[in-house]
Amino acid sequence: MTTRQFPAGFTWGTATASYQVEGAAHADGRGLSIWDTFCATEGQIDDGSNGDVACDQYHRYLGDIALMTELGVGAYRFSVAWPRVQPQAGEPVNQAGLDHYSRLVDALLAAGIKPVVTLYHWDLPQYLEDAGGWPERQTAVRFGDYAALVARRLGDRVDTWTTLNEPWCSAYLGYAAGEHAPGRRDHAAALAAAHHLNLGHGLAVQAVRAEVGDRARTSVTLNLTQAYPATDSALDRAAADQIWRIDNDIWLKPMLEGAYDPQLWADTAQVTDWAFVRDGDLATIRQPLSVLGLNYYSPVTVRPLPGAVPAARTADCPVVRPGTEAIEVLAPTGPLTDMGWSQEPRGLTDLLVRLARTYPGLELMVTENGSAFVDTVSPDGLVHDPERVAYLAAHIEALGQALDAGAPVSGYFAWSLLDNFEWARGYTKRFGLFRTDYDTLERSWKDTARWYQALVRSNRAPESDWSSARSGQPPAV
Ligand code: IFM
Repeated sequence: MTTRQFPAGFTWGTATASYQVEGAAHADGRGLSIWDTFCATEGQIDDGSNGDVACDQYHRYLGDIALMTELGVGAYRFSVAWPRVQPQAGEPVNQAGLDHYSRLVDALLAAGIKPVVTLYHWDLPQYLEDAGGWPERQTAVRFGDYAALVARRLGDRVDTWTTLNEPWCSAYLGYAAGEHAPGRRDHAAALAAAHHLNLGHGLAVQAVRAEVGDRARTSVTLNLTQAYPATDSALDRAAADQIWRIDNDIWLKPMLEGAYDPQLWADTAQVTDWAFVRDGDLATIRQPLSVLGLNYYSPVTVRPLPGAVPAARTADCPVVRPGTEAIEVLAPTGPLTDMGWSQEPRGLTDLLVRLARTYPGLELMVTENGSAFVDTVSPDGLVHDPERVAYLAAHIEALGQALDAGAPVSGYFAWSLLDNFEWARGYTKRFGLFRTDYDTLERSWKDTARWYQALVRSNRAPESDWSSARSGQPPAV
């Protein structure tokens, strides 16, 4: 028995990121990134690990492409590691680094899988952080130069070019909360970083178009927040609106409308005067985009903090989002994933529908969605993971409901192909369709991979409670 049928031509894919899967940290002249440095700092990563080996996809990409072929996916979203391409300040481009991605792209195309390239998934070269990092304008300029190098080499074969992955994380987790590399806690720096990430996006789109021409499909991937008000009161709704501005409009408006919302500047006036925005920047940031990528895992529920704002909320920046000290993000409820995140697929529908209404005609893709759960390997050597199957099925159905409502969603990428290095959580959280054995680096099938295989091969969602434990076989479709 099956459920929803998806439109013909819908893209089903899977995604990873360079530092999370590649390993090979010292191969072929790769330089240091901020994540190498952060991982080497005592206490930053839960299990004290790093990405030195990860899934060793740098050497095992052919095996991983074989898995993707068996899955039947039509696209693979991966990122290029900037420190492989420009390992040292002021030195020429590292051709060996680019060669790796050229081989990867060729192998994907030979397997009939479209390469979707992300230019920046958080691994900033350390020498650029030493020069100030994203809070410095020059980092955006260097990002444009790097984008040109990659596009010149791969531009004849790449399907879609994504500039940034989740700039929210780069700016706020990296520079405000200090939970991600480079581990800084400075709200003014975080907002400067946000603007220079926007500027870097614009310069990178320009660079890709200059190298590849109008046929370049350009995009950016945003982890937009669906913020629900705790109640329907005007105050709770105002809190949700403020989260929308600092989490979403800070990227959407400059990139798609060429302006910052004056209310966003008012919300953050205590933090910065935004003097880092120069004449002409917004025209550079607003570039034609072929598709907008949305990463979705979980929504938040918010309300104004009851009572006076304690000084502790402003001291040493414990609040992740600049200017939101007076907003309370409620603890997630319901069955949580192993990340402690709630499972609310309606958030995906609501975001896609709102985007479609705000930006009519803009193609949308879900470029990440998935869940971490504790996995155990059964005696049959497989991982039976009904919670992950149920999460995936419910969110893909939520995407279907957005399609029903008219949202032009053209693709979905499951996060992630493999269990991998989950940033500050190290290897303790498993998001993969395939299990990675970190001792042997072998990959093995989870039920979620079988469920997704059945979906992508038929373009039709199978029953969500299907389990290979029951039948030992993929479901009939
Ligand atoms: O693993 C990350 C990924 O790198 C970016 N999006 C969220 C995922 C899960 O936390």
